[in-house]
Amino acid sequence: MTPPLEGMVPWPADIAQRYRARGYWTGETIGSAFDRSAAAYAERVAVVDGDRRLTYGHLAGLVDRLAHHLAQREIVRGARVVFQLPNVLEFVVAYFACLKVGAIPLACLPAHRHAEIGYLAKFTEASAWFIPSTFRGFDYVAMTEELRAGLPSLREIWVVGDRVGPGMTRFAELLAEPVETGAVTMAMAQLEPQPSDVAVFQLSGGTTGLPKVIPRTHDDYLYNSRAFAAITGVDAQTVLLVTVPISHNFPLACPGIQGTLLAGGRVVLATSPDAETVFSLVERERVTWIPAVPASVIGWLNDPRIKRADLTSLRTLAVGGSRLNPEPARRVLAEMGPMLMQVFGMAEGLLCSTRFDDPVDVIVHTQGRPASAGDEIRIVDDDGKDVRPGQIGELTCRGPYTIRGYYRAPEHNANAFTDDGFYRTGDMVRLHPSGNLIVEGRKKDLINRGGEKISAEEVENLILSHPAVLNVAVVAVPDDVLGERACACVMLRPGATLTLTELNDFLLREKRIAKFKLPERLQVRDRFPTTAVGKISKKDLREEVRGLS
Ligand code: OOB
Repeated sequence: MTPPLEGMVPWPADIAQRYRARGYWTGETIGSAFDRSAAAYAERVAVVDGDRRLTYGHLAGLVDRLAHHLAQREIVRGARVVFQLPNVLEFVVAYFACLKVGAIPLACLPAHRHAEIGYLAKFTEASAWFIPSTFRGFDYVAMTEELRAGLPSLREIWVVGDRVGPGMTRFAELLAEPVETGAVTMAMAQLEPQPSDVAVFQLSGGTTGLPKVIPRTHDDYLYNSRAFAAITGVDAQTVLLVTVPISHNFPLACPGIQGTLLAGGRVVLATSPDAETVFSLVERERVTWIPAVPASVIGWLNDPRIKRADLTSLRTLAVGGSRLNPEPARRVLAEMGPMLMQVFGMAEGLLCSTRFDDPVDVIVHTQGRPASAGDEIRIVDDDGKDVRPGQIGELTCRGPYTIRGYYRAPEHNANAFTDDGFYRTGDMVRLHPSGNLIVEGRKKDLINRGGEKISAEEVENLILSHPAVLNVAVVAVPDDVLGERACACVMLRPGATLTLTELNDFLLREKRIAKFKLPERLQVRDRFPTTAVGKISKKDLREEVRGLS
């Protein structure tokens, strides 16, 4: 046995043994599972991206070629690689190539900017970074050039697109270059990744000032996608449409791209969830399975083209990431067909979903039940005691695909996990008589903007550094489509003024954070409601802000 990556919290040995004995963990790496699937389905189409269609055989060839290049450049077992690609097939090639050599993709978003990447690349000591040249008008080459001086571990920057900066490599050129297989194959064999190794670093929605890194192992992440594929009907006939950012856990592995490609199905990629793109791809590719956030689904339901679109191929519309209200849930069933599945999941692990044979009311009103018989959940009160069935409490969970700790975060882990290894989700839930869960709210201090999570504390810390600001609290305000948007409540220094535009200019230009984190409302106040101990009472503040809206 090789030691785990420093900073990673492994499962206790007896529990790991139990997960193996029960067959949850198969002792295989994701790379070798991918190879088996690629060999079995070599002639079938694996990935579609616009006009580009790759068979499994072709995809596996590109993955191998890139894997060799990675190994040649010593991006090998345990190396960390920042992934910032949009939904393009190069992502899929790069993802499986990294997993094959044991390099760990860090699942960043194209929306991340200097603040997020600068911190995460440094924190994980990333040695490589995949970027597009430009995407949605943003110049990633320029950002990389600026940040690299502060990232001593960073050795390689690979660019999808034509324009590169000094010392960067075009992805297309890399794939065109021949590889010296002999020596590299030997080196790769010696550093072969192990099933208990970290496969992927996901990112936590985060409730703290800085994002947390979630280590998912080959054993657990493979089980994650297989277990979820089994209950959500993903198989060789599946045509999965990905319109949400590809590196999110949901489209990547729940069962997502990973689950679909391991089952012999086909993955169709699109960079936008707008109705026109989605409807035309569903028709053209006869899409059967779509992971989506409620905000996208509401957009599709409200688009007049839905009446003309041929959606008869669709079997599963899996909706999760934020709360889907009963009204749009019923509309999906009435206007799109009996394909709705609610998914309540988290990058830390636990996946819940409604099942195909749940009664309609249960599909409309609940967020499902755990995917695996190995999942253990407890709904607890503030003292950690189980609430009575049907009462609201905090969901805590552990199991064969739920992490035991964030990466390099011992202090945070002491609070985020119980002594017996249950993850405190921060979600307030209630058990429905059907055995499914209903997500009633949450305890954690974040804003869920259409599935994108914004840590209130992270944004508050940045706003506090604005010269006009004396104190700040960021709270969620309800929104019909996105579910929630962020409102910054500020107290200003005497004589100072501040508008939302000025504040957001400051956050974008000086703090350089991802745009989706910008507050969409600003409220200037002269006092905050406080708790008995004198802290800002977010609960009361939220109610006051809602009352005014
Ligand atoms: C998914 O993962 P994350 O890590 O971006 O966010 C997890 C959090 C949950 O703890 C919960 O607060 C919220 O997102 N959430 C939901 C929900 N699904 C997620 N809240 C209410 N209703 C739902 N259906 O969001 C994620 C990961 C895998 C699959 C699906 C979603």
